[in-house]
Amino acid sequence: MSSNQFPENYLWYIFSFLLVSFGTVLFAGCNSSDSPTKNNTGPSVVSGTVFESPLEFDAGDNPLGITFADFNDDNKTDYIVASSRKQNGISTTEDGTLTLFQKNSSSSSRFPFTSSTITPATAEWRQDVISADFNGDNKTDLVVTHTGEDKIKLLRNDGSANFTDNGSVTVGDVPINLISGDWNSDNQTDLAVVNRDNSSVSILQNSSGVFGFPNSVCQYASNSDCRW
Ligand SMILES: [Ca+2]
Ligand SMILES: [Ca+2]
Ligand SMILES: [Ca+2]
Repeated sequence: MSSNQFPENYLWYIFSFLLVSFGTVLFAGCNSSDSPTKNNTGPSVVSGTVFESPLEFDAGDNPLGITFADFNDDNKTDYIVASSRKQNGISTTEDGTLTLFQKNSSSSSRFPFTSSTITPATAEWRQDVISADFNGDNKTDLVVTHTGEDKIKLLRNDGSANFTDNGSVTVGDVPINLISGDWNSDNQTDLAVVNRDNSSVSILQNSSGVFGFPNSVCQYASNSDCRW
């Protein structure tokens, strides 16, 4: 071997160094901090959004509907959960329980809510619940589906989270979901109801808490149904 010839073992050292360095970079790139872990009690990262670990509250049997608003006018946002059915083994009966989770800032909890069952707690199949001031008195009311009777019902709020039954309107077959919005631009919140078993949606026009179908005369009293 001449003196100016590069030693073969030097080439092998350089090749080994490059191989180890590349492997280190590759491993570091795969060792991402957003890998899911089981039994994670701290914040978790999902697609760039951080969620703290949840707190769970008892919300009755088969809770399905949820809505939020300041129901008792204390400038703190509460929420209400509707339970649809009571479970008894494999059979169920209509429930209708509404559970109020009232914001209680005196608690040191991350989510300081105290829960209570609110009236009217009539046994009826309440699949969904939605909140808005439907009668224009600046107090947030509720509308629930009375699914087993093919109706929706307005529960009027007195401003202290006390609700009274303000009558029903018949809609389609098995109403299961509600949304609200002012679709005719008269500054009164209207309703749309999805009716599962006749594959339809009912649009109800609001007139100061009286719901009717457009171009028909309707009363909100419980013994007066409105139809197309
Ligand atoms: Ca409140
Ligand atoms: Ca109201
Ligand atoms: Ca409207």
